[in-house]
Amino acid sequence: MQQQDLKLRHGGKVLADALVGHGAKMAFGVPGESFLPVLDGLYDVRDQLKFVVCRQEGGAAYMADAWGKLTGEPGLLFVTRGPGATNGAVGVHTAFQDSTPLVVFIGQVGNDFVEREAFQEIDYRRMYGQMSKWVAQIDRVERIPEYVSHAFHTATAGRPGPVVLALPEDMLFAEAAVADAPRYKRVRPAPSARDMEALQALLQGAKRPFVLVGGGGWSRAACDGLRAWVEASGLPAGTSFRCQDLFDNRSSSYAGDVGIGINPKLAQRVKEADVLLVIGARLGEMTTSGYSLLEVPLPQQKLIHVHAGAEELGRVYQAELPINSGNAQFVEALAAVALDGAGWRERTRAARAEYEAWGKPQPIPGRLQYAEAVKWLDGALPEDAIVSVGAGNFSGWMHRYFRYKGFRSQLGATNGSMGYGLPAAVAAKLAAPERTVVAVCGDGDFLMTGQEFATAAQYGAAVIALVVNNGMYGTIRMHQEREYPERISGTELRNPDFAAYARAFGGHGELVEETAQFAPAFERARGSGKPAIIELRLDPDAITTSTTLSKIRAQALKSGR
Ligand SMILES: Cc1ncc(C[n+]2csc(CCOP(=O)(O)OP(=O)(O)O)c2C)c(N)n1
Ligand SMILES: [Mg+2]
Repeated sequence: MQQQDLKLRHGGKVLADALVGHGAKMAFGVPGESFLPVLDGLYDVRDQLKFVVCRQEGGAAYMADAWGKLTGEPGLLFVTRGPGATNGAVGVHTAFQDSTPLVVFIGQVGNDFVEREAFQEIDYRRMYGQMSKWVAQIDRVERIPEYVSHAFHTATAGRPGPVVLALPEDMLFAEAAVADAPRYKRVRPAPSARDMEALQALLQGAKRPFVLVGGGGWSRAACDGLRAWVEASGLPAGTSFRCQDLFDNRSSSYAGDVGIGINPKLAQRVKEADVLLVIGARLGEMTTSGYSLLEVPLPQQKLIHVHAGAEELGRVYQAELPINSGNAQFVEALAAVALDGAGWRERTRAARAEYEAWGKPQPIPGRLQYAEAVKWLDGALPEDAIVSVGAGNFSGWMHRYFRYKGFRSQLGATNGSMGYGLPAAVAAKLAAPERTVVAVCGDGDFLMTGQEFATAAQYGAAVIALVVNNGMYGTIRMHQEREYPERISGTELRNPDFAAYARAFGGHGELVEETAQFAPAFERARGSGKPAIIELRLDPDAITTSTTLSKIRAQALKSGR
């Protein structure tokens, strides 16, 4: 387009048009006076790009992260200067550790006042430097299309992650006649033929191979393709922490999740593997049981490490065969790798049997057998349901007893950030209104972002939130009793009536105190068509799926703590 054909637009409009040009359909945020022209620009494109107004930037940021995880397109977050930017930081940290594509737009002091510590001024380059892939400030309105294009490419390329763009106020009000950039293209490396030959030789020579799947940047097709190949090869496969949905848990090859509270038999299998094929996972602290399943820097297992971010290869572990590749590109190449699995099929069957035995509900103290409720949910939810989880011991029952059935049947934060479940569920329900969406939350966890129940009500997002209430920050109490038995400090919670809380927002509320009440309560919640909260009263002694608080305390006292 010739320059003279272009219309003058203010910065907010140029930005909104740029987002639509990159295919954006939804954005999340909390408004601020620092970016009024952006709100004005979003008004004009409201039929193509919906701006979901939230109640706190932390919740908005989690929603944007969940959107990024679900769609593979960058989640979009709008927050105001200092207070908005600091509230939203939890979601940026989460997106970084989860490798989620995210683009954050922050209002900024005008260039006329910058560096005076003006009202709510923060230098975002320094603030966000360590938890994002790129932080920049757009100082000239004409360059908005260039910066936004760069942001979308950076957020999605290699190892995906968050990008932050600061928007000085004077720049947003300024006008320019500037052309829009075309839609971004995702950049992903692919493995070489030599990589795949070396992989075939290593795997075929293995006696105890194991496949570990995880990380960001997956798609449904890549997950399905990988499962088909793993099954045809007779290999056993596990998933990294909170990535269970990357491999259909019902597959005869699935051996469980390699994360917190890992099945001890599975941990042993990973340790004993002679060749470990790791696809997409970074091999972080939670996946390696504190870097103990694999030795740093040279693991005993021959490691084939496939990752889209070249900088992740050799970062902690020296792989026998590092392969810099996107997950989909690698899975495509795998289709040409034929293995004779006769040597390990029996081990795969044994690993599967151990997983199934581990998933049998274990009794816990109290009238509510939480494992039974999870098992019921596992059978009652439609195959394409989305389950989001927050952080706390309550999530251990989902990890152990729920069967994730395919790509993005789970949304969770691998940085263990509390409060993720409810906002993630709201974003999922807005992204896919036809799917059943359940958030599994703790009592502490839920009230970190519980105000986003108002967002669910405002937008008609009929999510079902389970609040597992044990009246405490149970995870921390568990550690506390182990280290300082009987000295309860800073871990008790006095909670509201969660069902009444739901009703106050126009939602549906239920209280479940024993196992038999769960199924009918869930059906009533689902049938209400409203956002719902089901409080599950858990006996406080039921601290994990496999032990009790009193046992941990007794053990600590016995050992003289
Ligand atoms: C944002 C955030 N703050 C604090 C923590 C530390 N932390 C981890 S688990 C936990 C307690 C969770 O309590 P609750 O949601 O009630 O679950 P429970 O452990 O009782 O099942 C805390 C405080 C965290 N992970 N994230
Ligand atoms: Mg709790």
